[in-house]
Amino acid sequence: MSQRGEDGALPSYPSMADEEEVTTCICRSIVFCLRSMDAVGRRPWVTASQLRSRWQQLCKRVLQYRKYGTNLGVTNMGALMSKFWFMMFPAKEYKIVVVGLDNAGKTTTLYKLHLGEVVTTHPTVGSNVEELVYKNIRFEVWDLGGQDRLRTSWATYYRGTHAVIVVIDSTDRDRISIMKEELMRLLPNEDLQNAVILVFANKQDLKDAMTAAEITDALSLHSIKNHDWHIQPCSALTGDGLYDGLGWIAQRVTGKATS
Ligand SMILES: Nc1nc2c(ncn2[C@@H]2O[C@H](COP(=O)(O)OP(=O)(O)OP(=O)(O)O)[C@@H](O)[C@H]2O)c(=O)[nH]1
Ligand SMILES: [Mg+2]
Repeated sequence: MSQRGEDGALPSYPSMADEEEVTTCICRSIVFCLRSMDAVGRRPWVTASQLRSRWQQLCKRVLQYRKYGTNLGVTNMGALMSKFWFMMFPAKEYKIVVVGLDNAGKTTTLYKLHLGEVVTTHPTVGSNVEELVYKNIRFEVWDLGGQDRLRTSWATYYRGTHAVIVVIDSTDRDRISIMKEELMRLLPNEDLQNAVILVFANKQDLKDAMTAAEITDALSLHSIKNHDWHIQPCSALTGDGLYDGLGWIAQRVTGKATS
């Protein structure tokens, strides 16, 4: 598929990352141009000459790509069109914050959903953030450190949150009352007024795990009146239950059934 350069040398075959980069670049340029066309006349800071120069850059990029890289073949064209589509009509992004006591399994949950595998974790200091795409819905997921001294900073992440995931270590009977206090503290926060609450009863793979019903009672979930809530038994190690929980969130935040 590679073509020879003008000097006869075989240019290096672009890696997938390069192709990815090029298609993204081209898509961005097309979107920019189309949006600008619409904006010329209505927005004085987008001039026709800026638009022309952007088109020229775009054409140059495509030519460079064709010259040194692979042809924009069917597969690449498919990727290009799908990128282009999502840039023109971006899927809405929803924000999720993941809270819970230290050792509950928040980071394990995030990366199991993000990478599909169990990663070796260390206690989180601060936060981890990843983007998840589930059934064409984009989620920005913030995993917050759960140690005692870090919990006071949770509230600084709440603005714009659509859903809170509370991860519970279902074997941690001694500290479930502490998690209840934390939960009751976060619920009235005004940045969470419209957020739905998903409780992951995690570590169900361990035999002494509390059941979802026990956790519901221990956290007094039935007393929650101002938020939509749901409890989902799961195991971040095996992945069982994680997508059921995410599906519930997707359905609630979009107001649509997702399956
Ligand atoms: N058996 C079992 N272990 C789990 C599960 N989820 C997480 N763990 C383990 O629990 C430990 C803590 O997991 P983390 O994901 O780091 O916990 P965390 O909630 O992010 O902790 P902080 O970052 O300190 O707040 C790790 O050893 C995980 O492998 C699970 O579903 N089952
Ligand atoms: Mg963590």
